[in-house]
Amino acid sequence: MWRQVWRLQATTATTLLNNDQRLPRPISIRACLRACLSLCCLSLSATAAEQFVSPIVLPAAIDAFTRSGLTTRDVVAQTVLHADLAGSGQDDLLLLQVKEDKTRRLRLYRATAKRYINEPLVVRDLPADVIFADTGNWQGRDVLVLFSATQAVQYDPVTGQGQALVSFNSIYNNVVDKALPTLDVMRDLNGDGLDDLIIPGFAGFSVFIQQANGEFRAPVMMAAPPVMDMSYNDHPWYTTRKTYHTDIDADGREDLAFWVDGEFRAYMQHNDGFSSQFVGFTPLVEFEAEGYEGISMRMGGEDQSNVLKKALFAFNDLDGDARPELVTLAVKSEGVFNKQTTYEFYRGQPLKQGVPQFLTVPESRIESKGIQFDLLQRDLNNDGQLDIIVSSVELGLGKLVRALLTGAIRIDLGFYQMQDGVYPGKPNIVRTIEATFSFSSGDVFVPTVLMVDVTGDGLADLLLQEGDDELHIYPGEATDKLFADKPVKVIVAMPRDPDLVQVADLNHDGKQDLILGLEVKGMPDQIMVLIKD
Ligand SMILES: [Ca+2]
Ligand SMILES: [Ca+2]
Ligand SMILES: [Ca+2]
Ligand SMILES: [Ca+2]
Repeated sequence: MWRQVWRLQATTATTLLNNDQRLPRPISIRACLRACLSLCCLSLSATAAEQFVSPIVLPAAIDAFTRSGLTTRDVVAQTVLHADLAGSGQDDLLLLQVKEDKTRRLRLYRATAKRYINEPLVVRDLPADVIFADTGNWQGRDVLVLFSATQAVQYDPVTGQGQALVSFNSIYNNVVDKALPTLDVMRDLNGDGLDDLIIPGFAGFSVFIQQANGEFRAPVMMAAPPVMDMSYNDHPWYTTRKTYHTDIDADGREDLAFWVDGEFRAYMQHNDGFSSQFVGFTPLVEFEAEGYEGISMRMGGEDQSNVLKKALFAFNDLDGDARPELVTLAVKSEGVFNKQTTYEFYRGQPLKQGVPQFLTVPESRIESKGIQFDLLQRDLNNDGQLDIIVSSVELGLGKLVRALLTGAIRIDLGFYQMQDGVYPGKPNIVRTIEATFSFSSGDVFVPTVLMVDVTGDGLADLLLQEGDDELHIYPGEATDKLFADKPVKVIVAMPRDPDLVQVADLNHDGKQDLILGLEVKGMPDQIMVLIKD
């Protein structure tokens, strides 16, 4: 009897942990215990349901996901999009593929009961002039939109029919042989729940506002041309200007702003869309570049023995008082291996003559050893104030030599929780991850780090990849520590590149799900979908 029960538990544990059924894995005693507990819960709930009629819904285990594997072959580039094209409450997966023979194909996978079968509902050849794609809400439903150099076309993969939405001139003016990317150009810009279009052109952005009947209004032109630079051999390259989307004039409507030629150009939102004239202003806080790219452009080729450069990093409301803050990034260099980075936060003040003001002394500063190379804003504990997550690596000759010898670099993730509008001088918690690289094989491995709500309780959970086949979930907590100390482990093959991981609530239940792109040498590529139970 005991043996029978044990076997039952072990089978359940295998199913719980390894729904893809590709690789049998050892079963931990903890997993068996958990399976045993969930079995007990199941039988309890059945009894309760019989007795009291109304069923008791028990929360799913943190590591419980419904898994689907989709195999893809002979693909040189692939973009995975998702949209609820059928209006069923669960997103379809749309694989836009560039094949080795340069053909471009779309595969649509539709789910039943949280599971996608490894057989597309439709496969279509894509028009030859498609440069990139996006999804959005149009006429009250999810749609796929394909972009050529001059047109946005709503495309229905099931019928194969297209309908032109708008015409424009874009800096994306040619098909790239080995890429068919997605760009987030279709989104709600004026806060009315209808997705609009913002297309970067050589003169600036064209903004098309969607109306209730699905038609787009004539575009407003925003004078923010792309940044151009000359690279090696005088090749020009262009990069679009960063868009700041925040309420600038304190009327409760979000405006659009760009940093151009040493000033902000703000296009305010009115009753019927955006103004075609910008309001220009220059804050008293000084900086000389924009973003990481701006700083590296300024620093490139310069003597780095004693340099201090400051760049605009962000312009949005962090503390939830409806006034945007300014965030700057300063890089101080005293030699190649001696660099210090500092983020400074200047709090937004009441408007003067319709123009935002800022304290000239930063309210908070985030400074850590070495180079801080990434800053994320996320409201981790759902209190209306944006918390900050900073990635940093320590530099220095010794550290670098050790990294070269061991093939590993330690990356510190510092979590700074905003309290009463201020970030602490020291991070609330620090977690360390390790990126590895091999000179002989050229193999680089960067673990995935995500801060997303997979449990659906409104608190962000921390997801850290461990090696090639484990994902550790630290559930979010409404405390100073932000996350539980101990992780819940999920056994799943993980990509070696964080860019191959996407987060989306595919079945619209408030719990974030995962889409993983798996590339294993000698095996066909796979898209692994994990829908949180
Ligand atoms: Ca809109
Ligand atoms: Ca406004
Ligand atoms: Ca603010
Ligand atoms: Ca979900």
